Amino acid sequence: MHRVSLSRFLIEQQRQGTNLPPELRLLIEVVARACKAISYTINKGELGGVLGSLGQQNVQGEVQKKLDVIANDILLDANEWGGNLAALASEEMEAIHPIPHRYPKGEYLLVYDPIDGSSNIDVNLSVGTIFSVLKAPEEASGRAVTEADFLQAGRHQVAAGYAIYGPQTTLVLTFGKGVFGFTLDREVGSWVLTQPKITIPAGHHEFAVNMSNQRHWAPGVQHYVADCLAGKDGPRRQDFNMRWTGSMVADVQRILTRGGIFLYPWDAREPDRAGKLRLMYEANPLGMIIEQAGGAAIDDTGRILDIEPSSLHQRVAVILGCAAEVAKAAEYFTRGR
Ligand code: AHM
Ligand code: MG
Repeated sequence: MHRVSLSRFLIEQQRQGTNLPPELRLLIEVVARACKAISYTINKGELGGVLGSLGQQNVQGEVQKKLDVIANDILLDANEWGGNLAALASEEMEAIHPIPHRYPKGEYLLVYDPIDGSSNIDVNLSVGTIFSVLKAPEEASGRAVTEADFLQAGRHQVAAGYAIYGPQTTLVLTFGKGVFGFTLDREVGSWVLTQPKITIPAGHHEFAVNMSNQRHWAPGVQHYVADCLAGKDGPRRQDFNMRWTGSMVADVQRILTRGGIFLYPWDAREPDRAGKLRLMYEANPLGMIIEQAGGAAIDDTGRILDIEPSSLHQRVAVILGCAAEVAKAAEYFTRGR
């Protein structure tokens, strides 16, 4: 089999004149290398003493798992010295992390969720790392980077990706010219291109939603899901299957592989119409990947990538997947409001 490594793939993309400057290419390689280290760490499980909680909370008020902190540090250590970044931000850090003065400062901003689906770590189910790359505003080059520099709508992302640590470890990447999938060859320690062009298959009737929140949803979401559950006897005239992994990366990976829709809607316990998921390091990067694969990503009113962020850890409702099914769900939301 002709094998193309991540490094070779990125260099060839650059030669073909794709929108991939050398600094961005190097940055993606560094993030991918860090994901490899996270994968090996997760794999050790109990033997590496990495399971369980730390007995402290992060900025979101969520209990931090040991691996949340370990993965956060792996990404920080890997990225801060390379010279391609102006600053980093993460789900696990309240404030942004400007590049220390001892290292050269680059032009990019990296935002990440080190371990998405943390509640799955200890039960040996898939978790992932999600990342988003933005350009620092030009006028920030002569001064310290601020949180406001990060607050750019998702359509300005120059790259996004995720690694999923499941039965296989895979890396899914976009820099705005399609979506590419790589599989980690553990014996060689190399990411190998295994999916050169990922597009969401149409026509698969499968939805992902946490049904235990049903009573808190807005009427439009209630109606949409009720009609999916009604199956062939309902107005949709077809049966739907349901899956919920508890790891958004795993649900997105399934949608990229066999289609369907994912919903984490706003619910009545959130007064400001926010959902659970975070805009900057969950909804935006996964939204960009889904759109690049031919799908759609909305909150309950419009395109996620057009939301102007108001804070680093902002939460949003997320509905994404096959474009036709997302459009169908949006009709229910408009009617039900
Ligand atoms: P996390 O980044 O703290 O793990 O939270 C995000 C995760 C998503 O991966 C997943 O879709 C959702 O939270 C699961 O939520 P729930 O606990 O409602 O099943
Ligand atoms: Mg997390």
